[in-house]
This record gives sequence, C-alpha cells and structure tokens, in this order.
Amino acid sequence: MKRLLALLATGASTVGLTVLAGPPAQAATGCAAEYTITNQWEGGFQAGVKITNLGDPVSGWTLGFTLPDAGQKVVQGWNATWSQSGSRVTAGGADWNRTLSTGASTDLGFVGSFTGSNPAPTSFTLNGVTCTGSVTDPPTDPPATGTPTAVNGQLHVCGVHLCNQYDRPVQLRGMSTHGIQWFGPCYNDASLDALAQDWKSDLLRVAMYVQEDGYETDPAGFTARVNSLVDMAEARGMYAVIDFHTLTPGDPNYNLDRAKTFFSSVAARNAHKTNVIYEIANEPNGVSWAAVKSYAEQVIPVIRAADPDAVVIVGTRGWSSLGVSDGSNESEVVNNPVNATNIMYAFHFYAASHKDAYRAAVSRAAAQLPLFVSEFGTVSATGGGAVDRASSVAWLDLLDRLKIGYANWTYSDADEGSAAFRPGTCGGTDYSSSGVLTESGALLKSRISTADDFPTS
Ligand code: IDC
Repeated sequence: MKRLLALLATGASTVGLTVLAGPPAQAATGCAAEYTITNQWEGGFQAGVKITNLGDPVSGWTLGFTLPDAGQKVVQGWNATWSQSGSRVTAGGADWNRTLSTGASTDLGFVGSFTGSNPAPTSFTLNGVTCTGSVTDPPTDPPATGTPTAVNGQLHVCGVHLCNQYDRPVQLRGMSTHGIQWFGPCYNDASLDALAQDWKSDLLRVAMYVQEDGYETDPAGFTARVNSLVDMAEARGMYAVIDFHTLTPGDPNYNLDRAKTFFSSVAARNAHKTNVIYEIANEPNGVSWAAVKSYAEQVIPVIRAADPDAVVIVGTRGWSSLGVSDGSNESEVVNNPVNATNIMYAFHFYAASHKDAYRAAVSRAAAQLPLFVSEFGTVSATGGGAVDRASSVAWLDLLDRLKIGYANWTYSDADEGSAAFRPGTCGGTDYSSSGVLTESGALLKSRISTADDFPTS
C-alpha cells in the first residue's frame, strides 16, 4: 500500500503554500489528504483519497490533483463528481459531504487505469489553492459533544417516529454486523472505537443468526456474546439492536420457543440499560403476515415482562419488505397491526434489487407505520455484486427525509460487495484509514459520519 500525506490549503486567497515544518502561520486554513492505492491489477487500480479539513468550515469544495503518468486515467469515482482534463483530475463534493466542518473528513475514491507506471498523484489543491507541505500525523477530529445515547437517552415510539427522551423524532444511522458466528473477530475494541468515533455511528445492529451454525448450536454462548456486544456499544455511546436473525426457515414460528428463551434472558439482563432495541425476527419469508403477527404477539410480552420500556422491531412479510416482495403491500400491516405498543416495523432493501416500487411503498407506509430499516445493502439481495450508487443514494436521501433509522449490512470484511471493509481487514488493527474501506464502506461512512441533528429540548 502506498500512502501520501499532503497538506492542502483551502479557500482563503491570502493562503499561499503552507509547510508544516515552519511556523504554521496559516495552518488554520489547511487540510490534509491521504492517498492510498487499495488495489492494483494489470492495467488498473483502485485508490482512496481521504480529505480532512484543518481550516475553517467549508460549505463546498473541489479537490484537484495531477496524475504524473500520461497513461493514468480515472475510470469511475465515488463520493464526489469526478472529471479529468489531460493529467489534471478534479473531484467536487457530493450533496452529502459538501459541507466539511473544522476537523471533519470525507473519503472519496476511484477506479483508474494506467499503461506505464502508476505513481501517486501530485499537486493536490483544494478550492484552487495548491499546497506542497506534508504532515505525518493525521489530525484528530474535534471531541464529540455528546454520544448518541447520552443525548437521546431511552427511546420510544411516538406516532410514526422513533423519539428521544425529549419526545422529539430522531433518525439513528449505523451499521449491522455480519453473522457473529462467522465474523466474530471483526467486533473488537478497535473496530468498535472506529465505528463510534470515525464513523460517528449511532447504533450497532448485532446480527445473531439462529440457524446456519448460530444460536441453536450454543444458546448460552451466543447469548453471552450478544450481551457483551451490547456492553461494548453502550460503553461507546451507541444503541445496540439485538437482531434475532431468522432467515431460513422463513417462518419465525419455527423458532418461537428459542425466541422466548433468548429474549427473556437478554431482556432481563439488559432491562436497566437505555441503549437496547430488540428486533424479534430478521426476515420472515414464505409465510403469511398473520403468522408473523401471531409470533410477534407471543414474543413481545416475554420482552415486556422483563424490560417494559424498550422499543421492539417486528419483521414483515416477504423478507421484511412490508409484503412487497410477495406481491402484497403495507396495507396488510396497516389493516391488521400487531397488538402491542412501542413497536416499529422492519423494512429491508438491497439497492441494486429493490428500487422505485419499493421506495414508493416506503413513502406511503411511512405516513402510517413506524418504520425502521434495520438492514439494507448497497448491492444486490445476494449481498454481493456491484454497488448501485444511484439507487443507494436515492434510498439514503429518502430515509433522511423521512427520518427513518437504518443499519447497513455489513460492518465486516466479508468477501462480498456489501461489506464495508476489504477482505483481511479484521485480521489487522486498522479500521480507520481509507485504505481498508470498500466502495460500499466509503459511501456509508461518508453518510453516517455527518453531524446528527438530535433535538436536545
Ligand atoms: C447473507 C450474507 C452471506 C451469507 C448469507 C446466508 O451476506 O455472506 O452467506 O446471508 O446466510 C438478507 C439477510 C442476510 C443476508 C443478506 C444478503 O438478512 O442474512 O446475508 N440479505 O444476502 N436479506 C436480504 C439480503
């Protein structure tokens, strides 16, 4: 991996070249860029660029750099609008990362081609000002003013929204684990520090598969592992969604007894905490809404008996599509809701597979049902394939507008397009540099790490 750290000056016209070796008279207007070749193959490569604003806040930016070899070309970029003229490349901020407060970073990247050698770019500029200085230590972000759980406290459902302790709607944005039976090494102090501090994630969804070598093989062991992840999230000020990850078989009633046992245990153990949300059935499939509702009405009382005030998320028919993937729609839930209070309904999507018809259903349903997107992917429903950027951005914009919380599949280094980290990342200790992110990870990190607007009164 090749890294180049360059100090870039931002906008102010009085700023000339800033070199950190001397007294940093104009350091208040600088920024740092980290360039990393994350992958290279015959004639092609993938690169990440992390920009950190060290100066005054900017509400728009254009990054420029020069590709030194005539054969180097940007083929496709992300998290910015990319163009190339001769050897000069520019990248303009996208809607979601255009604003950079002091100390804020954003990750961009591109796939490139080359014919001769593939040297690192030179002459970085930000908003037209060239810099030649270099820094050895990436700057640290300013301290957070309050963690998501500290600001919001115990959550509850109010109308169609999730509300905080001030009874005001909040949108929680975060990541889901992969199956903890397979990707346990990805969930450690370093990776959760990165999730809380670099990603500024509001939540960690803990995906505990029931089958596929999951809970059913070792109930006590998986219950303990879930509890420990709840504690790790709590220590970092993040909410934890405890996901009883049923998938195959699709009828949650197959696991009804296991669900009662599991939830009575985790609800009793975590009742005093304010950071826990219970998700009782990941994705019911091949089963009627009536059967899912019946399951929910048996499991929710078990949770309430131990932990009366926690929010519960109920999976919906057709892989938590509100029935849409089974040719139905949200009306089956609206007309026959689960008989319980303080609950939300799960909606899941995979951006490359589920598009306008699904977005229309969510837009309609959001006016009538409390929805939580407890799982979604930027890729196809297989969990693999290419990132569908246009559909992912359309979805994220919609969820932001409707204030619907979400968790992205997955905070893992699985060898599939939906994973946020490149394969092998969890074998190391670096979860923070742009070099460990996949295209999906870079997109999600840039979306999740923007400032929350949690009401505080
Ligand atoms: C996928 C994983 C994949 C695993 C498969 C089977 O990404 O590595 O082999 O499960 O367990 C879902 C499910 C979620 C799926 C995901 C992608 O909730 O478990 O994960 N997906 O297929 N629903 C729609 C897509």
